[in-house]
Amino acid sequence: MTGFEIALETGFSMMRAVKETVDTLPSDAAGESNAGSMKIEAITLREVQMPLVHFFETSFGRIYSRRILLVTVEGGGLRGWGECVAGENPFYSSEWIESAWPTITKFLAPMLLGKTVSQGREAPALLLQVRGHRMAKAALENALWDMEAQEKKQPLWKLLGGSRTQIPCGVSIGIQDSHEQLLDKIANELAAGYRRIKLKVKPGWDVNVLEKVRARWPDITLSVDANSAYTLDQTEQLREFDQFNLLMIEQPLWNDDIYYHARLQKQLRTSICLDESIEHARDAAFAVEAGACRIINIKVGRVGGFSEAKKVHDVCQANRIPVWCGGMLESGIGRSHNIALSTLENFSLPGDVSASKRYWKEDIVDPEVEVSREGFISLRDEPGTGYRVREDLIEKLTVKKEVVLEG
Ligand code: OSB
Ligand code: MG
Repeated sequence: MTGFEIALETGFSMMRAVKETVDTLPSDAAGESNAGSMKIEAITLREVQMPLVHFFETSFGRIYSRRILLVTVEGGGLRGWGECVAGENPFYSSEWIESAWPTITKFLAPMLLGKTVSQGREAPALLLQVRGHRMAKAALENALWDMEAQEKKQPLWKLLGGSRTQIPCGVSIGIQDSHEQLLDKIANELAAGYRRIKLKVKPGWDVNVLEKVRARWPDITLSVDANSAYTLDQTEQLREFDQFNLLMIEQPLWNDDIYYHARLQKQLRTSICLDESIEHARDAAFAVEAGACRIINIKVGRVGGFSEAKKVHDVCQANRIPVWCGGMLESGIGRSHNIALSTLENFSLPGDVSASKRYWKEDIVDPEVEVSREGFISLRDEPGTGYRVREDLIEKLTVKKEVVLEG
């Protein structure tokens, strides 16, 4: 691209950004035209490595330790933090830490640097030219929302439009080495107060496991997540799940499918919940219209950031489809963002948002995320996320760092 073409592009996307902002600005805020604009001066990427307290196994494999990509966006004396939830491998989604890193440094960060932004919700228009890479985009957009909340001295959850002052928590329990180990884990989580148990399942670790769990706990709120481990040929096997009174079965079929989930839902009494297949609000609208699910899991990284997550939430709310907040084994930074998002009204089911200590010996935020004996996280009233980022500890855990500046 020539300098002229870049200038044209930039002008074009700025115009689009401004239009969206004006269209959606609440009337009481519309007057403060230039209040709190932040010129974006630097974007820093860090990889931190954090061992998990206990391994986590899904139908696509087991991990013992996380490689986490953290970003900061700086400008106007503020520093916003974001977490890219892309995994160590491209198994849950096509994005992974080593695809997200250069996508941010080479393309996404340059689209923000030098721009003057006053709100997190301006990010999607600025990043529109890049297709996909939603987790990479979300890390940046969410950092901007964090900055905006700090700048306005408002809690992030209020800025997002949340109303819940505490959020109900569930846990996602991976595949274990033995049934006994699984039953012990469930017993511990129930004793800790969690309000919904979700079990990872795959062929060979499903009906046999559910029989034992239901024999011991006939009445707990229980769901399963297959992470696409089944096909439509296995409908009869999936119908066996109906006997266990599950709250839902999450993503039984292909990660990119909606249509065949609609066919399957007609064959099942158990509600289907979609996770992997919902990448934006239009997917949610299609899934609801097609009857592919009765519940949707919202992961802010999977859908590309807070703006799109709010849109998915709104589409579901308008159609009376309850949602809950998914997790991606986040550090305290991503976790604090999930907590803020979960305060929106239609997050009526317990999410996979649980305490720091289930994952980490020491988390990178202070205080750590804690869950009450009744299984709730209380929202904090401090400006921003309410969780201070422990930059000293992050520095120690960092194995790679890159700063991107304008030009
Ligand atoms: O499908 O929800 C999923 C973790 C990695 C990839 C996919 C998923 C998960 C989880 C983790 O279930 C939930 C958590 O963060 O506790
Ligand atoms: Mg899932």
